Amino acid sequence: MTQLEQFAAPGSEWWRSAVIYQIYPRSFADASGDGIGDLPGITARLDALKDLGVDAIWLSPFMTSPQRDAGYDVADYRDVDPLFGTLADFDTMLAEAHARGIRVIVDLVPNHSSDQHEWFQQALKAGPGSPERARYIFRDGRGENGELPPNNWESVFGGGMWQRVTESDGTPGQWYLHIFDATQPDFDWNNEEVQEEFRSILRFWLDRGVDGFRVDVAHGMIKTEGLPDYVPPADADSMGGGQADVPYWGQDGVHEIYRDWHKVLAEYDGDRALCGEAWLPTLERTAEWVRPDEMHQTFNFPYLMTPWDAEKLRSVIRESLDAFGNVGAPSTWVLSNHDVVRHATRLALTVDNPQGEGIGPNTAGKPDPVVGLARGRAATALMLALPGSAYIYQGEELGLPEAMEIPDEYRQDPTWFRTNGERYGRDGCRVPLPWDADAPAYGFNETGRSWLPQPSEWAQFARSTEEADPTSTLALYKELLVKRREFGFATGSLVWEDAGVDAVAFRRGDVHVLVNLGSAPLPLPADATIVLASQPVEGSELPVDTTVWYTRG
Ligand code: TEU
Repeated sequence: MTQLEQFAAPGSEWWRSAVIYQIYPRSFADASGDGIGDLPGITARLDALKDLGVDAIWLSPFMTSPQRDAGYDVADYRDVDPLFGTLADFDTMLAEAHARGIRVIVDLVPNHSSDQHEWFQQALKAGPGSPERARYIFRDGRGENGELPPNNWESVFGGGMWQRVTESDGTPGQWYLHIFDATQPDFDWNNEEVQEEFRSILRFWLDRGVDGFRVDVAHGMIKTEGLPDYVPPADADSMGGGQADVPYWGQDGVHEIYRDWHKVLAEYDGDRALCGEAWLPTLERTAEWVRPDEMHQTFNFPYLMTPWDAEKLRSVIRESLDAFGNVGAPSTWVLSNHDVVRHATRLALTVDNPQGEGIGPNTAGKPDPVVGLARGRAATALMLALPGSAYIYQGEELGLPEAMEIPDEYRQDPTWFRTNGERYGRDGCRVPLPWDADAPAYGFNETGRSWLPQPSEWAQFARSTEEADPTSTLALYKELLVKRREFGFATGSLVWEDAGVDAVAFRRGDVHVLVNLGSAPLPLPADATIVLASQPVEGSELPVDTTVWYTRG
């Protein structure tokens, strides 16, 4: 029996209960010393993840890419970018992870490729009406000479969603659609050739032994027939998540693709899983992604987007359990990833900060870091008490805040460039990790180089500092993961309890979970025995912004 088999009870599917750790390879660990993290860096640090106690890792893209959107612009889906290493480095990393009982999920980016992908280069050369152009979404422009874009859609990263090309005879030509950056042309998923190519890409990675895929922009691959004009409401956020009927998000046709992929994964042993990145307006819609013959998991973004508010948290948890339960899927839970302001900062925001906007030197009303960290720790202690699978993002186990003071000249997110600096974008959650308080680049590598500057106050968050401190956020995460497993929290039911309007309170078997989101301490029952707490609890009151797990009697 391999270690992986020992991990999952017979007949159970590992992804239903797994805690999955997101690695952002650029910023995790850098073995080569060039300032950008890599696959050998990950391999060298796997013991730290084993020690943390996660079940699986998900790697953001490391495939060949010109890195115009940090690897979410793939030029070759079957190779590793030299920045990150080689396919052999990948195989070693995978084998070493599996040897430690850690499963590996890779990121698949099927909505669009890089403009440097061979197919797109062929499409540019081949000209209008060719089968090469039919793999992407090329259209003639509007206006007398085709000088206006085919419709009025706006890119998620700012500016228009269409880019005009110059034809091979030097004349201004057709336009192609790009939901994101102009270097990320969208595929036409109605094209059978595109569909077949991705079945083959799935098999390429499944054959190498990956345990599943996180599917990028899983809600964007099919667009409404005829590409009708659409103007988002003024209060819409950059991902269109709050809107019901957007012609490029959540179209029914995407489900056919996932039914097809479900069958491809089912050809393989070992419960391979698909996890969809789908930003959708409601939990009911989100749950459609995980009907029994589609994906296995989808990110619970409504949960991630919920502010630090007891009533809103109670209802999103209730609705999540209902909506996912109705389709026989576990809920997932997530608080941070590489696209959002880190939750140890976000939960203390006092002003509106739509997703993708980011926080930078000139942002007004920056959150209080002490309040943020307390809420961040309490939020995680709540999340890891909930039934289902959970995602954690590298660095949150150290309590890392958003890096809010990155100087303009270091910024890399296309959002920053496409909005002319109006939106900072997502660099603040992507800063390389601090491993060692006293080493160059805090131990991210040996040379001290770092593709984004690390804040000077990060020595306090370095793993070496936190490993020596039993009250650290790292110690809390380890304890949470051990106890979550011990109490079997990933499965089973949740019984709500009433602890007042400012509390989230429920029972999981004999263990009570209580979160104080109010502005005054909350009384604990006289017979409470504390199992763990997100902050020190003295006496019989639960401080504000604190979560406690306790038993009675
Ligand atoms: O994100 C898709 C998405 O809809 C958003 O999270 C988006 O990145 C955000 O609104 C921008 O502010 C995925 C990836 O997670 C993201 O990193 C990529 O940039 C994007 O796809 C394009 O591939």
